[in-house]
Amino acid sequence: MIKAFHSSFIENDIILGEYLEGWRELIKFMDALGTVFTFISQETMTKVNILQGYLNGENGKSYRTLLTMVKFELENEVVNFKEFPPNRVPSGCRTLLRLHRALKWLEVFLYKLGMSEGHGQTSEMCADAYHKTLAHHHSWFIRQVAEVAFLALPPLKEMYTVVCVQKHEEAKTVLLTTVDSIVKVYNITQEVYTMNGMLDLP
Ligand code: 1PW
Repeated sequence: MIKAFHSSFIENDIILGEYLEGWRELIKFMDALGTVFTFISQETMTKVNILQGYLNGENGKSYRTLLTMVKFELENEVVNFKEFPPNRVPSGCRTLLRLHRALKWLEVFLYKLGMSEGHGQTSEMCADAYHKTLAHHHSWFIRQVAEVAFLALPPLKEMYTVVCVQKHEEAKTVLLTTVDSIVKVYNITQEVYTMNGMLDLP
């Protein structure tokens, strides 16, 4: 995941293939956290698959990077600024916006894990990160589902095993390096979406 997110940015652009690879790795991590995360991981996978479908499709070349995707979808008027299109695959811009918002949650959560000095409750850190970020974009129902999943998060030590480290110092380095890459990816995307008035796509 670190490698993929780290290789996904070039100057002011994002390479979509690498970005999606980063998400797929994160989904593997979520799957390792148990069945309560299934709903969250499946929903995330649906978004990744929509974008991968565009990337593998007939206009795949236009979906190579964030900037080419935005340009292509604007020129072809398929972004859908006003309504969520029924009976059609949602646009790449709309789909990536959902992942982009979720990335902020991940960034804040991993930062908290990294700075925890080996103490504290993972479920609290995760819920706190969620309330500060993604929860603002979710319905009441989704928020309840998410809250239940957080309660099932394993304790810190077990989580370290999932990310293949043993000591807190090691975990801190791995986590904060990841946060660093995620911040870069997030900021580039945020800038592109802000410039194009796309932060509220339905
Ligand atoms: C261990 C921590 C991992 C953090 C990973 C972040 C993944 C975030 C996925 C949250 C999914 C919650 C359930 C789904 C909600 C959808 O309604 C929502 N999708 C997302 C990705 O936020 C909005 O998509 P929609 O309904 O507008 O198509």
